[in-house]
Amino acid sequence: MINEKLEKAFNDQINKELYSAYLYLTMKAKFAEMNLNGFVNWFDVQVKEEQAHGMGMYDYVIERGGKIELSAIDKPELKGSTPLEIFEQVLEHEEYVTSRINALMDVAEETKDRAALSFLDWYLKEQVEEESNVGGVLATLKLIGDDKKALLILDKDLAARVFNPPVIG
Ligand code: OFO
Repeated sequence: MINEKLEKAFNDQINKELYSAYLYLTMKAKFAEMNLNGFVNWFDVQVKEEQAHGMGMYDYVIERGGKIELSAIDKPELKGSTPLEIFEQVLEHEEYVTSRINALMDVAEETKDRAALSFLDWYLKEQVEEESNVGGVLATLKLIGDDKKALLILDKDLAARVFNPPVIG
């Protein structure tokens, strides 16, 4: 059985993961407006990953005999409109999510829930991967600057990303 404090922390994180999907859906639409379909694909995969992250925790809380308490998802706000500005926001957001996963692990540690800690290890590794992927795209966008041809090459690269349903835990 999961401790109440940890159950609440998991429910909060489920909200954050689903908010991430919402944020990336907003960004996907922004790239569709720009006709950058490779970026659209990249965000499409990102949305599915976030939904899988949220559902992984959702299933875990139930598996541990906990209660799911869903709360309202905030309206996402874009801080910029260019590909570079959008990716700066993605990186900032992923760094925030990493800090929330760390905080969730702190609660698991505090409540001496080793099973939850071991489950959350997957999320920690996933955050390292996410920050690195996003950081890579951001670095390329910085190099590209105003070069439209180079932007189209990156767009083509991002069209190759595929969604592989993650095996969580
Ligand atoms: Fe769920 O990893 Fe991004 O937010």
